[in-house]
Amino acid sequence: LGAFDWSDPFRLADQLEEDERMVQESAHAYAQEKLQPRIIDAFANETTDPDIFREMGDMGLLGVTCPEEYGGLGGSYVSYGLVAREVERVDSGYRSMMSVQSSLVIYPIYAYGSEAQRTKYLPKLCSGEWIGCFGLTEPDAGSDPAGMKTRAEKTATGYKLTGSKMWISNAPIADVFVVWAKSDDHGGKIRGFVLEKGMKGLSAPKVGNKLSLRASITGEIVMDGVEVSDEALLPNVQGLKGPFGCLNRARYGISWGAMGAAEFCWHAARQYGLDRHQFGKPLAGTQLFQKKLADMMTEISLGLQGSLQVGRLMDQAKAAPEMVSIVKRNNCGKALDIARMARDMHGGNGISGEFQVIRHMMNLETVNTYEGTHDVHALILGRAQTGIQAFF
Ligand code: TGC
Ligand code: FAD
Repeated sequence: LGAFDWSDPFRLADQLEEDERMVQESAHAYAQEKLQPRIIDAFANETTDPDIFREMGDMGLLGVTCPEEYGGLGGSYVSYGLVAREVERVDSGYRSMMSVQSSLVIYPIYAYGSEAQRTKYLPKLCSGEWIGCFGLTEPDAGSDPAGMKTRAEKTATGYKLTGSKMWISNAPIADVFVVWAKSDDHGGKIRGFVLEKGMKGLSAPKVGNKLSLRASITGEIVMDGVEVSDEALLPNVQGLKGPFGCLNRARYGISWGAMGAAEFCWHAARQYGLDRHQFGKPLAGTQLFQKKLADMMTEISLGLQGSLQVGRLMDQAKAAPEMVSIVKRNNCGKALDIARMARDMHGGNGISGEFQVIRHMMNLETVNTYEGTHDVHALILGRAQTGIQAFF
């Protein structure tokens, strides 16, 4: 019989390839040495440090799965997931910055872009010199992106885009905007466009007063007749499968990331329970405390195994979107439950920013909502097994 490691019950580390372990180790070192010291102040003051993109780019943490010829790491989806786990162990907002850049900006330009778009944008996005954002959600079209109002009208030399996007991560500091619009030129089908900061009619005001994900800046994207040339169109995809192809990858990364945040909360609760004495003994010596720790350990171990399997299938091009819905929905929901439990287990200290569990808890409210809410993923999975769609 093998030994039991409480912090890695199913020996996840043994299931990784050598190169994946190395990516995880460098992401862990970067996150702990460079991100952890900044996060308490960044969250408290609602500040986003754009230098983080350049730092992550230097470490190869942006564009993990992007081929090396375009400036990426050419790594596996498992490596990408491990990076998300390590970054979100510090803060979901930092993971958000990374995963938007990687899955929602670099990926569509690589997968749907022309060769000219790839060579123009990908190296600078992978290095973090340019910051990207992804505009799908609108004020009146969130869970139902097919209801978007943004229009691309054909002009003699390109397109004119009009509309607005809401809740867009990175937008106020972005150089590159991947936006989705209904194109009159293509029978009203959804098409992707790459816009650039400074274009006439394009602005990205910040959404303020967020009580969640405060270290990741969020904004609107306002397009007031933005005129672009034909070269701004992503030529190789049309329809909702364009944005959803990106979301499959980002949602998968989030499933790992949420487990990283949950692991932080679990470890913090365990340590707090060992250190804090009440009624003459450590809190960790009580049955209720141990049951909660057992639940956390169980859900995290199972959740990580699920993400690892989906990642392995993704690397073999065998992952179905429904598999991603299972791990995104489960791991975000479980992480949120764990963070709330850890907050409770810290008693009064649990509400202090210094102990950090309440920050994770507040962040995970967003993580459970964006990229398809917990309930929307339930409806995707309900439809997959009954053949009946229950969205409307
Ligand atoms: P539906 O009829 O199901 O599908 C329409 C077309 O899209 C295709 N499709 C997919 N393709 C690839 N992957 C997927 N996961 C796909 N899901 C659907 C589908 O095959 C079809 O193609 P075609 O060629 O037949 O037209 O579409 P619906 O309108 O009924 O959609 C319903 C629903 C609920 C599944 C969908 O709209 C949904 O998932 N809603 C959630 C919206 C969402 O996730 N928004 C995310 C915005 S981005 C974001 O939050 C970034 S935060 C990032 C961060 O900061 O980390
Ligand atoms: P709604 O769709 O209005 O949903 C509200 C509630 O109704 C939810 O509980 C939902 O589950 C429920 N609901 C909806 N439809 C149904 C149904 N048919 N049956 C039952 N219940 C239903 N978007 C981007 O495009 N790019 C980004 O970078 C981005 N970043 C984000 C960053 C942050 C901090 C946040 C908060 C959001 C971000 N989003 C982004 C938007 C995010 O994807 C949406 O908020 C999310 O998809 C939900 O849409 P909504 O907010 O309009 O909620």
